[in-house]
Amino acid sequence: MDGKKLNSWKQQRKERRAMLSSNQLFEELLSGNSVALSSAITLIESKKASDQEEAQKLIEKCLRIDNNESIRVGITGVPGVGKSTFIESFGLHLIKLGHRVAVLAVDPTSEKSGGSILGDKTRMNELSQQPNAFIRPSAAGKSLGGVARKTRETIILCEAAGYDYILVETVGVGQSETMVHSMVDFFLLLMLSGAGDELQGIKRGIMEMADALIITKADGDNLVAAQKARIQYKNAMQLFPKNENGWLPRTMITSALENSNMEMVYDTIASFQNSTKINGHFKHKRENQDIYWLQEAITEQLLNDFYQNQKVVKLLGELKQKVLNKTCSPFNAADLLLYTYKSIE
Ligand SMILES: Nc1nc2c(ncn2[C@@H]2O[C@H](COP(=O)(O)OP(=O)(O)OP(=O)(O)O)[C@@H](O)[C@H]2O)c(=O)[nH]1
Ligand SMILES: [Mg+2]
Repeated sequence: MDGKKLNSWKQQRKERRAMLSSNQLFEELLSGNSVALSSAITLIESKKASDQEEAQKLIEKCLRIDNNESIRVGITGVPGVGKSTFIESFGLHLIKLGHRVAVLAVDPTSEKSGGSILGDKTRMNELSQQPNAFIRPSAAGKSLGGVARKTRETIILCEAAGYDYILVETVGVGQSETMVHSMVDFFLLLMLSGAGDELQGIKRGIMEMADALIITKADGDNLVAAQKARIQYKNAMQLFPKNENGWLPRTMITSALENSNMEMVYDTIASFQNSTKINGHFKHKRENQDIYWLQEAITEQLLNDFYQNQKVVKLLGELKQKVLNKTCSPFNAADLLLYTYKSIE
């Protein structure tokens, strides 16, 4: 066999092996194997081109699986509000009801994978030991777009592996809430009693996104304050514009320490699922989210392509100076840059 033939044979063998492993991984995923799920997530997080190719094959297979029965719940709130402890308590409740629970964490502020889950391992101690629970740390990524993509793909993989209740924890800072809100069916905002909204750094916009607001740590000396805070938030939320899906956001109090009101949270989410499935908004929202992420991906890729182009970089440097010297308007400069970019072959 000459060199060329040998290379082509090697290439074919490599492709066959890749195909086999992506197929094998898919089969194992379908059987609910959590080790296969971990490998699949590692594959989509890999930067290697061959891994990425294989990961896309896998994702496309998983996308064809019916996931209408799954529910994706986003959980946000300021650091220390009790998200992880709530997930431990609520997650165990879900397991008791027979659900298979996947917990994902999104923390775009940490570039290193696994940052925030270190503390969570202790906070989700019991849940992490359940055979029907799967806990995965935040995907690492430089850009919010990168983290978003990995998280969305991870959700798809978890659903293919039979996890029907997906909980996505995100820190209540920066743009991470908006990002998670755009990939879940139900958005849960956790709040502390006794601290003003400004103190908690929760913007009105985030409250408007919430399908339910929970006052956490409603136990001991804090119980009465929590009940009072609930009434205040309930009144405040009534003034918000109505949701087009017909859902009226609920306010509740919980204690993860005492495992109180987990049933109520569960029933609330189930009732949301029911009503939005009947009026068609459940499906409509997921479809809108798919289109939103398609557009986001295009925008991100176009921007990267534009700013990485050498001709654009050079011209942009020159034009910035001209704009500062007032010899060119910012709009003309932008026109010129786009014209140059479009004429690049
Ligand atoms: N009394 C009481 N304390 C709680 C409750 N839930 C959480 N805590 C405490 O609040 C602290 C923060 O809880 P976490 O669950 O780590 O909060 P978090 O929102 O996940 O925090 P980050 O991941 O850092 O954003 C811990 O010391 C918990 O023990 C509760 O229901 N009652
Ligand atoms: Mg946490």
